[in-house]
Amino acid sequence: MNAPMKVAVTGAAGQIGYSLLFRIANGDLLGPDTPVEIHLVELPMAEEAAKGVVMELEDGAFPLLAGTKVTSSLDEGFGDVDVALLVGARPRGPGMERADLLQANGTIFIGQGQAIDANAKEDVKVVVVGNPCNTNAWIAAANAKRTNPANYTAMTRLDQNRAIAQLSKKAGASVTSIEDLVVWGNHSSTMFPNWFDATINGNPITEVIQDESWLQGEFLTTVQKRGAAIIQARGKSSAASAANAALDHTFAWATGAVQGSMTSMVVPSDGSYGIPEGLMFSFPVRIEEPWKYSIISDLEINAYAQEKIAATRDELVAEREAVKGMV
Ligand code: NAX
Repeated sequence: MNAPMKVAVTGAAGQIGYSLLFRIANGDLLGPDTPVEIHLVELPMAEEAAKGVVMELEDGAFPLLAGTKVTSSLDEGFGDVDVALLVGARPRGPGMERADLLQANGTIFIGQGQAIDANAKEDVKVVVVGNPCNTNAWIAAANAKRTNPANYTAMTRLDQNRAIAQLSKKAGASVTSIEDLVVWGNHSSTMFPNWFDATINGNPITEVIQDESWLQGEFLTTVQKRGAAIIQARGKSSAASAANAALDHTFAWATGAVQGSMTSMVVPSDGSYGIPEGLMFSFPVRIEEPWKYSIISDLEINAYAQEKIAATRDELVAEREAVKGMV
């Protein structure tokens, strides 16, 4: 057994939290050899609900659960943590414009970024799920002085998993036969699930699925608008699949277990593909050793994909402009 690791989860009493915490306790985040101490970080009004979740965690009698803590203090919540999953965020309320949402969450993520930087382990790994997740991660990372800004990431793994599922259904092939499907850009409806580098059973997607109009039409829009379709059907946003993707994102980063040679992670740009340096952008990354990713910067991008990537880049640049004054 490894030494226990401390994991903070914000928004722990929310619906993603409810799907996430039990699987963290089960070893799905850091593997079966690493006990976990979970810090449930919530707003004061939701602390009681979080305590109820802790009772259920205890009742799961998880062998790997080394301890729990419920708190609304960010200093306490992020104290000495190895991993911080930032799930809690302000949802868009009635009449709220996108700019208002960016500002409201900007304030939250400044505070959380500062508290992580002041209290967490120096090599803390951060995964932002709360939306708008790319820009929230950019704000949190902007506060990293002691901790490493490169260790602040956000999640597009749900979008990657959604794309793989659609391709698998279309091709009649298993999800595990699909490799190197990477989502580029913003976790929003401008994201680009780039099928040009992906393969099914080792063959290029475009050879297996020759229906180009499906790829450029129904496939693309289904993936881009899947979140809205789930809200429409379920009356609530995706939760269990989002929690599953947060586990996939972190487990891949921690272990290098990716499907093929690359996976999607929102990380600070190193200037590859003309994406402005520092912008939090979902890139193809390779993970060569535990907790070390590198952006794959030499893929050939055709004109169609370049146009899609430019659109999602421009949206992210505009988001960053909207909150720049705050950091
Ligand atoms: P819920 O509204 O069910 O839960 C959010 C929880 O966060 C609440 O318990 C609330 O009290 C808490 N919270 C709010 N502000 C907080 C703060 N400053 N500190 C600590 N806790 C705080 O939302 P849920 O469905 O769990 O979704 C959480 C976030 O994930 C949302 O921002 C949502 O938009 C985002 N998502 C991101 C996805 C992604 O792929 N990146 C997909 C799923 C999801 O939509």
